[in-house]
Amino acid sequence: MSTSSRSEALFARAKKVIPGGVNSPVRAFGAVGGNPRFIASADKEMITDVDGNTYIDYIGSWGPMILGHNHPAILEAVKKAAEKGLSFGAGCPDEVDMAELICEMVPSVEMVRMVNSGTEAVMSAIRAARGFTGRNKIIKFEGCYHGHCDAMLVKAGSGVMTSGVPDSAGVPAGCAEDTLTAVYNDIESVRALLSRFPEDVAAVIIEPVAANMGVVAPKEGFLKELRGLCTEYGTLLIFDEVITGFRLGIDGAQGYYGVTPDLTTFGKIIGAGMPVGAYGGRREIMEMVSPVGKVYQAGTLSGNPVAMAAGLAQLRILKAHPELYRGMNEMGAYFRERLGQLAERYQAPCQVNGVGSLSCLYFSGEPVTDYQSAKQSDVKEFGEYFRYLLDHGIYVAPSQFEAIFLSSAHTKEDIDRTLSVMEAYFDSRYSK
Ligand code: KE4
Repeated sequence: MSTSSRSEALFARAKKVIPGGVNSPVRAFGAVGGNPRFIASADKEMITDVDGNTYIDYIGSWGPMILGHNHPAILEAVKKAAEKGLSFGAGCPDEVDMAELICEMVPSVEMVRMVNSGTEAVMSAIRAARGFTGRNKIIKFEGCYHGHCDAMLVKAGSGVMTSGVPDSAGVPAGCAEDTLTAVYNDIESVRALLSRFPEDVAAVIIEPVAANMGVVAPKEGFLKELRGLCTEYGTLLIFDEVITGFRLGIDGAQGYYGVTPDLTTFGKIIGAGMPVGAYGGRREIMEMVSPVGKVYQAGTLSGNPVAMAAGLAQLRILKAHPELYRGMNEMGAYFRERLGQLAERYQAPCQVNGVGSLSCLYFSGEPVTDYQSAKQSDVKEFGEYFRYLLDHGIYVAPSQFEAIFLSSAHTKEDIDRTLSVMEAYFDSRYSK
């Protein structure tokens, strides 16, 4: 049994000076029990905690590490940039290169603004949509997560047709009331809201593959119908590709599914582990953003040279090696197929979902196609499974409602070793 004494000591100290001892809530293991591991180092697909335990890492910093940790070309780029200065508060060549590269790789993006997180990207895209349309309401989907700006920390009101209500303390009702909530994969729920507020909805924002309620793929035709409805009502379509951007393929989910949004938000992979977000899309919308237009948005470290160097290095490798996506997506399919066979063999009450290099094992007997069905999962059982994997050197997200992220650094041996640990867990829990 691995020791976690140093992690426990760090956690005890952290809890005295950081809320919950973590700088982001999910890391506290609240949903799965046990003590969070504090990580000392990472390399390729492996992470090592402060007690010296090593794990196959399926979080990858929640998506950014698509080429694995410590990629030499990315590390080299960061070192070279850092030696020239950490931040200038002025334009630098790499941010122009980054903007040009994103516009080249994602055809729907004619103009893009760099920010420092996915939350900032979403917050700014929503403001641009409202400024461009002159409308206030936003439609989001139950179970989709778009960062923690007030307008997105909202749940459906008493009746789905009514204004949103805050889903967090500290969010004023006034911030929530213009956010409406639809049901993922249910185009009629969107049509009902748009026909109820035909000239009030500035934008619909969606995760084109929902990866914050586990992993839920869009039903056949759903995104295309959503595109048609938005066009019909003069409502902008925002794809939140903070996770799927440059993950499902070089042009993200919009390329994978062939649906063109009006605005896209990015994060994670475009920073390669450094704090970066971005939002972009149709030129006429983006030219609403200051200093050109009247939509204000700013940021001290936006376009930071070190972060740009990291993100550029990663995107350039992905662009030059599209075969990496084929490998990751095939690995994802192999993993899900074998895991599905295991669940079948043990008659385990599990669902295996996924798209490309994003997967999720739900502890539920029913298919998961939206938030309500995802919520049926047995989170207690997930906690048992999570702790078993952790004790056997497999580090998945400490929540039933997150994705398993593969990178190009994961090998078939890693997958087979992970599947054998999962099989041992199923055997211990579901053997007749
Ligand atoms: P950040 O502000 O955390 O960079 O991005 C917010 C965000 C926006 N949109 C989508 C689709 C996202 O998944 C996220 C953040 N993702 C979570 C993981 N599911 C971040 C992990 C965390 O909060 O610790």
